[in-house]
Amino acid sequence: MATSRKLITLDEFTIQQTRAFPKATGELSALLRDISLACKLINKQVNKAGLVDIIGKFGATNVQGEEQMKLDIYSDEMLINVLRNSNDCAGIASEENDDFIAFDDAYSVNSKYVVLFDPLDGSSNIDVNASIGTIFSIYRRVSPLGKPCTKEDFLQPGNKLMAAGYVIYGSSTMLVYATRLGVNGFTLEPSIGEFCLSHPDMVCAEKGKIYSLNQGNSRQYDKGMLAFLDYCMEINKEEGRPYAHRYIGSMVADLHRTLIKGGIFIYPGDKKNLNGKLRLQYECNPMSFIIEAAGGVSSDGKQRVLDIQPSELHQRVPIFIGSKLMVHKALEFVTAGTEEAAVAP
Ligand code: P6P
Repeated sequence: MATSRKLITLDEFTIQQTRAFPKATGELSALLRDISLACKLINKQVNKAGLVDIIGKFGATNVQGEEQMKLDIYSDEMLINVLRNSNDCAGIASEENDDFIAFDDAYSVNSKYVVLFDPLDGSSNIDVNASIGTIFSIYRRVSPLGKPCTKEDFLQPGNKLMAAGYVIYGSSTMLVYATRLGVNGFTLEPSIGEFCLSHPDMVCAEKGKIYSLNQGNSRQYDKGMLAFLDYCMEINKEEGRPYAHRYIGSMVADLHRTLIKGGIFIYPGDKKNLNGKLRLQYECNPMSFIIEAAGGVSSDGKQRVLDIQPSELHQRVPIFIGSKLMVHKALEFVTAGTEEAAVAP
């Protein structure tokens, strides 16, 4: 008698999705399997961070000038090692490394894809046990097969993404990834060590009740941002109450909540940092691809984040991302503020 089984693993799901593309070779599915393996290895260390000498500072800083935590380095090395050994990745670029890495073995030079990642986003939250995450992007390379990948492969705009996703190491460990077919979430079942489909066809509601930003920076905000902040804190006519403010300080966690509950996340440019803090290639593009695939919106205040042509690997951009109607409202204020500022004497 056939036993009914509702459990669908990530591998089974990606293979089923591949069937929708008769010409698909299964390499993208294999790449997702490789990334999920690396993240299971990272999860193992994150889950026992308090028990082994792996939290705390590594004593070095990354290209961003940010102090590296030991788990940052471990996560970066895990992803590089797994992808270097896969047959499906020509090279990687990581937020933790100055430059990209081209894998030059006979298999890798013939691989179609390159992967960019932030190996452990929000790592400053490790010591306080708040949710952190891994963010990844998959592009089809533009350089010729048969040779090592080149920098141009890593400087493609987000609208060229083949897939993007994140793993959130929180109360449960979840992998969420998007293709043009949509967004699906998988929860790690520790007893079998598999990510299992738990959130099919995820949708970002077109409006929400939560705004998420680091209010401590508001003294540096321009007039448009300050006007939107006031709008969020006023009694909202439809809700009869102000929006709620939630900010974890870990982009993966703040955007996972935004995807599930609706809302808006903002890291704007300000008087001290014109381009804000978040990195286009490692954080903003992959998260924008996911949120847009779920029906949300993502802008840098002037244009769609996914349409920005990257000029360098570690460039930063402002970001307004989340529920469509909330992002549009924020952009109204920001544009008005800017226009007002533009005509001001
Ligand atoms: P701030 C974490 O360091 C990070 O890159 C994102 O995950 C997060 O959204 C942001 O920076 C938090 O920055 O300036 O509010 O601490």
